[in-house]
Amino acid sequence: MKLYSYFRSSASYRVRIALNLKGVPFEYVPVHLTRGGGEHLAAPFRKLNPQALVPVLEDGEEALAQSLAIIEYLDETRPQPPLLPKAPAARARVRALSLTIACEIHPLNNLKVLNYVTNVLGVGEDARRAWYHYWIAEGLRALEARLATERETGKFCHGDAPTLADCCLVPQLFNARRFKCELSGYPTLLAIEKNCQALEAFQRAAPDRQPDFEKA
Ligand SMILES: N[C@@H](CCC(=O)N[C@@H](CS)C(=O)NCC(=O)O)C(=O)O
Repeated sequence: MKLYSYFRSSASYRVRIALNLKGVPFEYVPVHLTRGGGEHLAAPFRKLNPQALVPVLEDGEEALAQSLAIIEYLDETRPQPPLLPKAPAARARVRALSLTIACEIHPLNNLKVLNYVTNVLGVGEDARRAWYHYWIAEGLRALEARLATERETGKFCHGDAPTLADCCLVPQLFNARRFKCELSGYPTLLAIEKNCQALEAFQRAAPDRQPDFEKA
């Protein structure tokens, strides 16, 4: 298996966690998102993923895009340990928590969106930071409200074992810290993150453990 990844891409980070949780060895193929204008925008990578986004997971003949689709593929092809619960309502809850991050927070703060806001709309540095912080806070507040009150929450987002939702949460919190967002208002998220970070699968997936890691 080959994972096309960038060390601080949170969507790639999600898949790295899932691969580690499943115990699947993989070859790490770095794709630099800024060097030379972005290796992901060049023709060879676009051929692999016309959306020009990491991650891409190659499994034999298959080249899979979209981190959540990749993780569900891994869960279907390598069922242990499961990253989605069996019961339909529980599966829907885990997917909803994951999509709150992957569809409602992350896309608004992705590199191409921030570049558009800056380069095309001419938004200055302060407004760009405000935009980032606003969408992070809006999403994390909703997650905190759910996770702090719902009985299904355990040591992890859903029960006492990591799921797809934890694969999304930890990278999003990493990203928020990188952009200096205030996180003290989310004690439940931070407690779950701590439980995740105690696991080797999460530790090995961290940006600073990747071969293409660069100090900021
Ligand atoms: N929904 C996609 C998002 C993928 C994505 O946005 N990847 C980012 C890095 S986290 C990327 O490649 N950005 C390049 C760009 O914005 O130009 C997924 O979950 O895989």
